[in-house]
Amino acid sequence: MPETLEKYVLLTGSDLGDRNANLEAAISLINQRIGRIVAASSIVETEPWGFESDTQFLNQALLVETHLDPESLLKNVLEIEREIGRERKETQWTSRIIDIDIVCSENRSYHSNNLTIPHKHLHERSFVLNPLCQLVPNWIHPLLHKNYAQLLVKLNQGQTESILS
Ligand code: PH2
Ligand code: MG
Ligand code: MG
Repeated sequence: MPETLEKYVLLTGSDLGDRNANLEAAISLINQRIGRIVAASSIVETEPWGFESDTQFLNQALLVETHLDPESLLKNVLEIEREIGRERKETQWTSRIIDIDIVCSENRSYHSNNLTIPHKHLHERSFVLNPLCQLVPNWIHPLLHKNYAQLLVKLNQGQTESILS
């Protein structure tokens, strides 16, 4: 049985090669394999977060409707990353041609060894919250019980929420 149609926000990022073309390739493959892209944020240029690099990222948030369950969604995301040319060097964050992260969902929370929805660190990262808030500022974070616009205000004030686990 396919899942009922659910909305997810995916965040694409690229800081290697033709960054705009890489984000465009991701849009096209997500449309083909995952589901209809209902809305896209603007493309934002962001400082690399969490590691040193001379190149800036382009990031974009995509609102996608899909019948895929979370694990199938992840499998397709990883296949699309590989197809665009991502090579995973498993150690640490490094520059990458394409990264596609499953950020959050309208109604679905999920946790397994492979995947956590909402993404564990989304509320700590402005390169995620800024484009996310262009699309779904009123969705509620199911663990923090605040909407994403409120979480962005907190982050900008330097008062990052923490998830108790
Ligand atoms: N992704 C990371 C680590 N750091 N920094 C920016 N600006 N944008 C990203 O997409 C990003 C990052 C891990 O996936
Ligand atoms: Mg990422
Ligand atoms: Mg990733």
